[in-house]
Amino acid sequence: MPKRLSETNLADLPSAVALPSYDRREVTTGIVHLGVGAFHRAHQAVYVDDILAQDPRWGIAAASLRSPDTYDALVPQDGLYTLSVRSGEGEALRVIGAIQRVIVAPQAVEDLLRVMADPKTRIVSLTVTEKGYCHDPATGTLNESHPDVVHDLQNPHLPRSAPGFILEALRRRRVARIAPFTVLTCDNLPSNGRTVKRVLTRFAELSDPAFGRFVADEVSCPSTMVDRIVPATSDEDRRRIREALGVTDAWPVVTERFTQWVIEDRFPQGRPAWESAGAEFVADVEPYEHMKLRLLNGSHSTLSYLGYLAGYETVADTMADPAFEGLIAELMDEEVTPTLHMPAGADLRAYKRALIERFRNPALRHRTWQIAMDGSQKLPQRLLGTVRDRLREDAPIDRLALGVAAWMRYVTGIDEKGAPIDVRDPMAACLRERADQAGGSPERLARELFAVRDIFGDDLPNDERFTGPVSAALAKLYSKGAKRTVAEWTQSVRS
Ligand code: CS2
Repeated sequence: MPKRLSETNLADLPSAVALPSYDRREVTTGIVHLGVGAFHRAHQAVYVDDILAQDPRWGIAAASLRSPDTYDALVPQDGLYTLSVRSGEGEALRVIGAIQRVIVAPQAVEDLLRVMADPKTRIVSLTVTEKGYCHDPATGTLNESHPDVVHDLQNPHLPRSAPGFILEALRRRRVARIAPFTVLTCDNLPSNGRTVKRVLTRFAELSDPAFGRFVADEVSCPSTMVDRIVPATSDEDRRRIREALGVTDAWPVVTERFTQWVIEDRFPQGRPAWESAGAEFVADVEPYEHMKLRLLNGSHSTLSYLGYLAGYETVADTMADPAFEGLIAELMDEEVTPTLHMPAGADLRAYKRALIERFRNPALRHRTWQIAMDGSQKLPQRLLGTVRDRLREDAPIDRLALGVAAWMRYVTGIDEKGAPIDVRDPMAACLRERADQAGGSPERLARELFAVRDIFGDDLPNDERFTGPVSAALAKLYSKGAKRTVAEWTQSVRS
């Protein structure tokens, strides 16, 4: 077995592999990051790595809120890991050194709270996925009966949830008269900063109204738009990267060249000069966020449900079917673009062209099954916000409806050949129960699922202009299957 990647063998790596350009011993911790998944390591951690040579105060202490897997992989490697950037033209490797330590929250609650409460920590950032905010996806407000919320309110010193950790750390800072850190959410939520602020304020208020007011008045939660496609690392990636490095990296991350980060510039305790690493600071992120969530993520979810049902394993495989590519191009042009209001100078056509290329990237094996996860948490901001804007204009929503219908078909948990689907979703059991109630009738299935208010709210289930097209698309998916539905459907819309 080759040795593990670590500080001691960095100098022996092949010269084509880029290395940290700063002295890691000089780096101090300025950021605590919650949710140290592949996305963080291929996105924010790289922006940090880019600025540490000019400003070593922003090293990252990264926490997993659940699993020890990343800790087990990275600690023997001194926190180092490989970033692989892949396109049809090849692969570029770079070792990232920005993560100074990894903490497994459930095993080290005090350690994590201590570093969050440390005055040197000025930013607490998060990628905990949509479901990590303990909110109701349809309204963006705290889900007060969420088991983790109930637990953390009863045991504030032993939090489990991301908001619970943030509040306990803020409480300690407040008592010690240390200014609050900035809370920087990097998840694909609508108005993510505003959402996290709403959740934190209500959560704090439930424990103590004065603390709630403090959070409302004193804690800055800038919104961000984050973008980089980062599929789960496969064993084949690990093997290839081990061969290229000559040492083993237990958990490299694999991504595309494209990367974007748009951030509202509200950091009362200071921030890294991320603009020098390509981040864009703006006064209002919302237009960029709508653009990204609706064009990229909305298309991604549509492709993943339809693609999975059609038997395609990856996004690139799905896009290689011209009917699917056609559908996505039309979805973006006809139904999403009219809902966007971009600042002058934003080039949506170029953005969409680039998106199609990114989805086609044959070097990324981004599984449709991976993107299909957690649909109950994703649908509202990816498809349903667009639907509402369209309905307000009385405009057609047929392609959006097909995406929603494909999700409905997917969460039944049985694919087109009768084989089980491993549906991963916090609401999987409830969705499955409703699907079983429907007994295989698409009409009843649609009715059962429209009734899930946490996803569809109170308005959409009562609007014929929404329920009609979704039910019609679902009936087609049942009678013809996803592949034929998409093929015939693009033809019929074109003719
Ligand atoms: C994807 C996103 O898994 C998913 O739901 O749509 O992770 C997507 O790859 C990123 O948002 C791209 O920035």
